[in-house]
Amino acid sequence: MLNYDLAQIFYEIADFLDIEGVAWKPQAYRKAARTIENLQEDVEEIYNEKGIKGLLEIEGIGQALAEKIEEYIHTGELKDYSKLKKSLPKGISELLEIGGLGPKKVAVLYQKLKIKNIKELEFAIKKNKVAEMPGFGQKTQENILAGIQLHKHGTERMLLGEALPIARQLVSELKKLKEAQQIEIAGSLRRKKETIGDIDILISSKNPVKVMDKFTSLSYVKRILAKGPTKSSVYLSSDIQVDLRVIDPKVFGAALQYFTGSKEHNIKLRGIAQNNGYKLSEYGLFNKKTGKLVAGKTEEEIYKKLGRQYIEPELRENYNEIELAKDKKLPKLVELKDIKGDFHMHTIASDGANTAEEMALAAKKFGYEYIAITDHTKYDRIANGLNEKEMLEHAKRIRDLNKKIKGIKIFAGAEVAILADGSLDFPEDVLKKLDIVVASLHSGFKQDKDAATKRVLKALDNKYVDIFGHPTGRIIHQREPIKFNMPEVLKLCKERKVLLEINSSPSRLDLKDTDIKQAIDIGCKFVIDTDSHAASHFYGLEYGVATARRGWATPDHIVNTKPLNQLHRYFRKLKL
Ligand code: DGT
Ligand code: CA
Ligand code: CA
Ligand code: ZN
Repeated sequence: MLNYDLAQIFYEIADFLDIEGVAWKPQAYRKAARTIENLQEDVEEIYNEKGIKGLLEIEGIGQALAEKIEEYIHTGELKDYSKLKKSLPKGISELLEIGGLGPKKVAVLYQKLKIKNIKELEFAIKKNKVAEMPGFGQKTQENILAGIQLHKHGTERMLLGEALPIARQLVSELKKLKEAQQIEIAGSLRRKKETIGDIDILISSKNPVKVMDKFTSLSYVKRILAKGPTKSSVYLSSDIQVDLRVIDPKVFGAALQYFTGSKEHNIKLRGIAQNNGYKLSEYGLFNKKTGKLVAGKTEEEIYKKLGRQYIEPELRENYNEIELAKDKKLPKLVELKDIKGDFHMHTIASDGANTAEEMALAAKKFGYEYIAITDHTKYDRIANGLNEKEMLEHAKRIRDLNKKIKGIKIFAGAEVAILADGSLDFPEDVLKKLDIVVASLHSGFKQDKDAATKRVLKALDNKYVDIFGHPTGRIIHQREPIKFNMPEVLKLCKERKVLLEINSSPSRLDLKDTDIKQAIDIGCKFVIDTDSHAASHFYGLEYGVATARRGWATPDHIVNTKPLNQLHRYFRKLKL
């Protein structure tokens, strides 16, 4: 590990010196970085055994560099490095991360055009200044611009709902290979985190070369970052990184366990293995004394050998799942197939793309037993919200659909806007004529915490509210959650039996996993809704279910796992 960190620092020093226009020294640093990176032994161990003398024996390390390594081993930092870093503008490191921009080019941009960050670089490109620099030209300028675009994408994590379909497509392509035995998605995507850094895929095979050739030649692959017999990394056409690892079938379970993470879960589990006389790694679970492999083919046998019940990937975040697994006390998580209906969707009456009838038919085909149609109310003008009269007429038409469409129950509801002061967009005598009322925040997201808390408490205290829709209003990468006092609001929901929505829309996932867990501890109940604005949106349900699972929810916590004939227990006005 120290080798890796040191090499990175030396590379960076070399880049910085280049940018400052220093001669010769950068090459020395780069050479040393490369040597250290490829070193078989740990520099720290070499130093501990033989001191500075040992370091001097490494090729390319002279007295000055050896002393730097010594300083780093002793203090964990390098004074010269920090000084150098401080002497250059912060944005310079960012410039170095852009594909097509090495230190020599950054040096020119910085010294001649005074460009200190990506923003200034974009501006200079717009004015065609970069192309005019010696050694640059039009083509280079275009490449740099493409590199900036890629860098921007790369720094933003993908949504679960974007990454999962892509990963599944890759898996189905790779499944066609007869050399591939088992294929699994690993990493944060297998744990179903709301956002994904990169996609990790594992394949067990006895012919890794064949598998890697196929993988790197898939039509989606835009750029190969690294290709080796056990690990390859590529960028897909949409600037998404995928890591593929090929594993010996005998220890596929151990690799899957390791590369699923989370890192924190793994560290804890490895410690437990240690304390029980084992050694756990991506290569298997070994007896520490004899070195013999004792488990590795499946994840199940590894957890079992460590005295644990199997732990679902969504729970592997080092909360206290490893402790609970010892006493077989992990919850039995809700599954997609448990969900029987959906209480939040829109039609062309407000901002949806399909009619109520089309939504109902699609819902039936999707496998739902019941749905509620919940169009927007008049305050939400951009969403074409309905006024009281229009809503009641709409409700009647929706109820009439039940005569026409059999095999699914269709309820008439509304998604009623919560106004800034906590009052609702419709008066009580209208609300009570609807089967289901979802109350949602669609405005005033910048309110301070006190005002927001008061507003939400007032709205949910209304006896006609059944469901608190997408409670925090957050949009991932776009809008922060509204800041109300979460525990206080959750307590009120429990008392007044207001159901909390787990909104499945990939950019919402609201409530989020950790809030769900907190709400469960308080004693709340939930519904998992799709908030579909088109008949094709029901498929998103699985993202809501995944989020519920990450929040430790069981079927019993989720009201739409209940059959139609039990719903009246959870809703005040529901007529079956
Ligand atoms: P991401 O890609 O940022 O959304 O998150 P992950 O969890 O997919 O992380 P990634 O892709 O860097 O690595 C995949 C898994 O490999 C990770 O969940 C756990 C394992 N892993 C990676 N680095 C380490 C490490 O240094 N120690 C341990 N114990 N596990 C690691
Ligand atoms: Ca990953
Ligand atoms: Ca990865
Ligand atoms: Zn809404």
